[in-house]
Amino acid sequence: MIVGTAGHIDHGKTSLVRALTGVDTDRLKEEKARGISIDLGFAYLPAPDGGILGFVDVPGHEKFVHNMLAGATGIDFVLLVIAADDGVMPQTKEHLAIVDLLGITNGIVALTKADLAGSERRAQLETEIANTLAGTGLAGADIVPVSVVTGEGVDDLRARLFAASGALGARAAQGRFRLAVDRCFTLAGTGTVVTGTVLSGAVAVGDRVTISPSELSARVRSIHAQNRPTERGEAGERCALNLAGDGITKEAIGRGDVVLAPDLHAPSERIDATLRVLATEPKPIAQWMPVRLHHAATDVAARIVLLGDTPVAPGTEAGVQLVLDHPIAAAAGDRFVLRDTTAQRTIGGGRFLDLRAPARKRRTPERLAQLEAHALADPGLVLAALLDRAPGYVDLAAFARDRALATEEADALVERGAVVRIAGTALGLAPATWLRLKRSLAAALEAFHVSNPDLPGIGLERLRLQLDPRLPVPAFAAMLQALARAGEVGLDGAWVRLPGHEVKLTVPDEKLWSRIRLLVGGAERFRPPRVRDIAGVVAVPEADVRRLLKLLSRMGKADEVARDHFFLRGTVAEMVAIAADIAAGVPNGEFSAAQLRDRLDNGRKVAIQILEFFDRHGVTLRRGDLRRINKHRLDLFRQPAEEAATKPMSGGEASPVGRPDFKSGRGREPVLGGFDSHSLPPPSRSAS
Ligand SMILES: Nc1nc2c(ncn2[C@@H]2O[C@H](COP(=O)(O)OP(=O)(O)OP(=O)(O)O)[C@@H](O)[C@H]2O)c(=O)[nH]1
Ligand SMILES: [Mg+2]
Repeated sequence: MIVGTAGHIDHGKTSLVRALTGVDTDRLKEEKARGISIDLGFAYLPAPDGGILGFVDVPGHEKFVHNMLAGATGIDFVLLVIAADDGVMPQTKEHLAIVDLLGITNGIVALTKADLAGSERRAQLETEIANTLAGTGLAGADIVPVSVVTGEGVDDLRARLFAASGALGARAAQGRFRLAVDRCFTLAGTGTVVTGTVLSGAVAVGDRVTISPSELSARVRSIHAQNRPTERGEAGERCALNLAGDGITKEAIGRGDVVLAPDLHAPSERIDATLRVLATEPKPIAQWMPVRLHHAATDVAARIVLLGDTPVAPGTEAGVQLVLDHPIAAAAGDRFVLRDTTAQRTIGGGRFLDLRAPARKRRTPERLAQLEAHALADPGLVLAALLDRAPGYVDLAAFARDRALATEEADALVERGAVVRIAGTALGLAPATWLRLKRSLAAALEAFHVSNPDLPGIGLERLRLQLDPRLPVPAFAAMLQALARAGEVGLDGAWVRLPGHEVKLTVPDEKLWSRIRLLVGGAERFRPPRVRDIAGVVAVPEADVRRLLKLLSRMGKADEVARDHFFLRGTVAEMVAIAADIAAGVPNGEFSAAQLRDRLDNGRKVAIQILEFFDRHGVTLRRGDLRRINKHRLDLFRQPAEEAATKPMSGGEASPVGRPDFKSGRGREPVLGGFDSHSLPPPSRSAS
């Protein structure tokens, strides 16, 4: 357990810590000279149960509230010190307000200098203190009179702290490792050491860590936890880490930095939050008000953007966006405190909701609904609520990172919500959303095929824009790749289709094709007429012939070997075989255009165009005027046309309407396979 002091200047905080622990935490020369605390002091006290209590002693001076704030981060228990001769004073109230804003609800009031107050005065003070605590997280806390002069109450107080520590138990070392640095120094013979409170997770000797926001990388060489050497430090302990690495010096790291697990490093400078404004604030919080933001052991200049319609009145709470001057290493759910820019008063504080707040559209109903979800208490509830709202998906990696969730914790949330993860991406969808997406995908493809039977499929982007939810481009592409691998959609380059979809010719096109086929096939098939000549023979506009032949090329029934010069797919396959045959009969397998021309009897110009077409498709490999066959491409033009004739109209077990039989999204196992570049469809076979 970590105990933090709080209270007005000179009320006896440091004296009390010394009486409890035997340690004088005022280390600085200036502190000794002035008789006040300036910076944080640290002390440790072994407990009878074998544990160790850590003490963070804070200064009470109004000028050093920022130091008090840095120390109050991560404490479990507050020792609110009020001197019996003085009673409740300004920093008593301010420190109490800060402790309350930080969400600390465990604590005791030490009524110090009890030797200076009789029973009547003590009774009067108890009432005053109870009234002061009312309405805060410390309401009803015990009040223990103590005196370091007479020794009254000190043993009692120590025993109460031990009892509280036992009752509180060890804070679960949940989440990923984060330590808020309050000191960094060099130790002779050891090197660079940082100290601070572990906010979440655990760290072990040998771990790699990142200093955020500076992004320095380091290795943990040794650890002291609660002042004892150890192999491991965890949440709720004060730790000293000996760090080694490039650029790891006492100048490079300082109070306010956060040492964290490397993949948590993602500093934020625009954060949506809930803000509670203290009732003591003189005026409502107005748009773009400048403030000092205190978080963990750091503080930074910031501005407030209102997310509601009206200024936030004193004593009320509202959603705001905090726009920071510099990025900080925070986690969603972390507490913060705002003070005024002249560092004279505490304004309020609250909880970070979303570290990736948008700069635009920050007040739309959709956005406010998301924030409502972020404000829920438990990460599982937040995730479920986010999945349930627009845009309908959550970046699971960012979600876990921004909440410093351990991998197992994040996985458990995903499992509990039966979240469907899109393979190859970090995006997760609720099962119902996934079903909706698949249905809308199938419906969009079906509708497209019905109105465009002559097109091979719908363009990827056009399809994406039609679907609900509308996934980001990379995730959408990854999803289609995975569905294509599972045979649930067809993917030809940028065209998406139902697996069973085949381009069908209209009746007039079919008629025209049967006439053209006679012209381009048959005896003249190795030098078929060009588009213009065909148009003349069949007496149809040239453009119509060209359109139909291009369409047939996409269907794999023809190939545009040269501009406006189409060959039947079967003829192309035949010519590939002939070229291979020629190659088989010549030295080195190298043959010339003339040799092909002689076999095809189609003239030098056409023979060269055919070979150039082969070159483009990698069927032949050219060297000078000679070519070799690339045996890996021999089948390139063979299969599809023949296969197309026998292929069923709809894929496998698909329903009669041709809807793909998407796998159910209800299972816990990932529904889609991983993205695999080898599953990309072969390059389009059409020429040019
Ligand atoms: N009579 C009496 N004096 C005390 C007692 N405790 C502390 N003092 C005196 O009060 C003065 C301030 O004590 P500190 O412990 O330095 O007070 P503090 O709260 O740490 O002060 P800051 O850290 O500067 O806010 C010192 O002169 C102490 O000797 C007590 O129990 N009885
Ligand atoms: Mg002090």
